[in-house]
Amino acid sequence: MSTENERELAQGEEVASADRRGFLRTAGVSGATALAGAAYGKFALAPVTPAQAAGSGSPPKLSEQKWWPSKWGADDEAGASNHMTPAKVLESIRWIKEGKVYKLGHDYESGMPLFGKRAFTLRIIGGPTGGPFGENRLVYHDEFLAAEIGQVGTQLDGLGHAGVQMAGAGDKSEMRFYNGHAASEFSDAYGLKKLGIEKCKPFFTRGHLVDMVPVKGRMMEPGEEITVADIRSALQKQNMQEGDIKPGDAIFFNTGWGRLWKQNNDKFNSGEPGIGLEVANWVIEKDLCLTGGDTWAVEVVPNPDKTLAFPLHTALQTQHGIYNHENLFFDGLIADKKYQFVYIFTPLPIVGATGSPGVPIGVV
Ligand code: UVW
Repeated sequence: MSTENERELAQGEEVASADRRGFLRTAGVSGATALAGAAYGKFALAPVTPAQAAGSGSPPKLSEQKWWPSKWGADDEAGASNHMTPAKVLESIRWIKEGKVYKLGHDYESGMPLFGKRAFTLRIIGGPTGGPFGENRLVYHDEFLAAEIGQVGTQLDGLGHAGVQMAGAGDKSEMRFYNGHAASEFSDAYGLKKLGIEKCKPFFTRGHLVDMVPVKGRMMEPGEEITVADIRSALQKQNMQEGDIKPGDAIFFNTGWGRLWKQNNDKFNSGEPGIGLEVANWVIEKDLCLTGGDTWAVEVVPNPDKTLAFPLHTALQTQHGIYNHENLFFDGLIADKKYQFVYIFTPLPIVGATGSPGVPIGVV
């Protein structure tokens, strides 16, 4: 095998191991060449040229590819959560008419599906942990939790989670995240020095739910993409107007895939239906703050373009600072036909964390 072939294969392997899933071994199937130059509508997906992948040749043309500075400012670390203003809150609360609260997140437990080799381990060693104390004989329990806490179960991806290796494999100064922040500046074993989830502002905004199950008449399948036409069909069925989706709002997708949660974790993890790059462009044009869904990535996996791995994480989070809320459920809202609600979520401000657990609520 030629050195060049070996390098191409190594690059393909890197893509495959980055996703830690066999089904994505096809992404980058023809190595770096297949990843080069993918462009979608208004944004380019930080192409990796064969020369870059091989770590040699002419320097990358970053000026043509960069997505920064952010419209929120060159130093911004909060991204689309900057939409959360007093005006947005006052606009949103007009949607609260009944005072009914819906939990949109799952319980955290060891039996939940986990991506790749992520862990969730809770222990209460030799309980009770303390006591008895005082004449009242108080005893208490404390738990110890070991988990990729920002990336398991119902979780919000922070803007330090997904980035792009723009040139020279492993060169952290070319590993760029939201607003161009480079891993060399902020990646740290003891917590991110920039873009930690504590920088994300609490969400209090209007949420729109797109239920794809009635549109398809069934649960959607892995690799099946939700299109803008699908969104319009769902909105029509739900008596909603597309024009009612305003800048700073959040949009959620129910694919039916979430029914597999704890019922068939292997199948749940094997891929998923979701939004693709066409809808990503629609979300960007509408200037929304967040996407969410009943799946572990919200985007279609595998992507119909087999050369791409999680391209919506790139297009929405990395390039536009638009957040993604994963592993939600909408059963209560759907049962009551409540497709528009106030979405409220305060990320757990763990300094330097890549994301946040916690249960968002929908209020009507
Ligand atoms: C990855 O980390 C690749 O995906 P997610 O954000 O869906 O957990």
